[in-house]
Amino acid sequence: MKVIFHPKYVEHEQPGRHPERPQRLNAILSRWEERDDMPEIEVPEPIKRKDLLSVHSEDYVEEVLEGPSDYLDGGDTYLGENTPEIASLSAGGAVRALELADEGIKTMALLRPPGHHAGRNYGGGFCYLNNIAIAARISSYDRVAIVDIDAHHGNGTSDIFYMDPSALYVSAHHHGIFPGTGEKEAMGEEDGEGYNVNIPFRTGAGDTSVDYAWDEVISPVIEQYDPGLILVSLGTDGHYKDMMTGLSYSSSCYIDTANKVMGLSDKVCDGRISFMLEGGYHLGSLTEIITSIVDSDDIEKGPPQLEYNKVVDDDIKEKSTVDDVRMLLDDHWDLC
Ligand code: OKP
Ligand code: ZN
Repeated sequence: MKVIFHPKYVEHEQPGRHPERPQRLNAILSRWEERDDMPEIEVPEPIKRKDLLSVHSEDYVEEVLEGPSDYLDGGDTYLGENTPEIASLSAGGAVRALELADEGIKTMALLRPPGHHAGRNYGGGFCYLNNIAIAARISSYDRVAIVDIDAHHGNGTSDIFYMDPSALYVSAHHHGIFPGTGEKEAMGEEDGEGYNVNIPFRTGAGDTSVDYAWDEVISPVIEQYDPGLILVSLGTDGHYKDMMTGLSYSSSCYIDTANKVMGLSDKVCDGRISFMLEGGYHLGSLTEIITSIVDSDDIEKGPPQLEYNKVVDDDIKEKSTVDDVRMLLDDHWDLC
């Protein structure tokens, strides 16, 4: 597995004390450096304007690339001097991931700024350009599955493809927090009906609920959709150490899930898969999850030593939510 990273990704800074900070990526890189075990790194080019327009409106692209320095939203997402350049490199990283996936090379794209809250003509939630949506749109596959395992609902990605069956959007997220979308009844509209799958977890959901969701809903839907490419919006903010949300995933929950979806990609689309970083704010868990996923295709390395690996949810706390989703999707997918 290759890593996609640009040195400028760590120059992106939000004003004041902000959780989406450069140390997130520095901590990951330092871990590999300390072990003298740096993975192969691909350095991307900035995104082309025409690729941005595959997802975003002309006016919004203008605003992000040339607009005055100001907040794009209530005060979480600042557009500064160097934001246009770095956001363009972040989206360019998603394009690079797509090119590598075309060659059957799996990637971990360590992108900053993140993208899944950015819609066709809005930014917010620390996001400016929707990296993963752009990769899905410009890809040459008839069907692309986007799996969003950040603990926030990726409202931007969901909106962009809400009426579009050429992308399947599946998200498991903490219900009732920012951005407030992602109800289980929101299943897409018009031609996109059935291609938007939300699993809104209540506070405390963890490893066994995630396993249950994958076995009963996520894996079968992806298999039946039969995508040519799988893209994963990977955020580690559902970890029990991460204070941004109330989910309680362990580090191995993320690592096992990543391996599950990589296995699925081998089975359905010749291993064409990329993980693209969204959130994850507790540095210790973020670091051990990301480095372990990247290292996991090297069997010689053996199982990772994990520091943050308590299983909090061991009795499928959210079984009923997953069962509800399965019932709601009954018209569209064969899940019983
Ligand atoms: C980005 B990602 C109210 C709190 C808003 C924004 C959270 C953005 C999360 N001002 N918090 O999905 O991890
Ligand atoms: Zn998040």
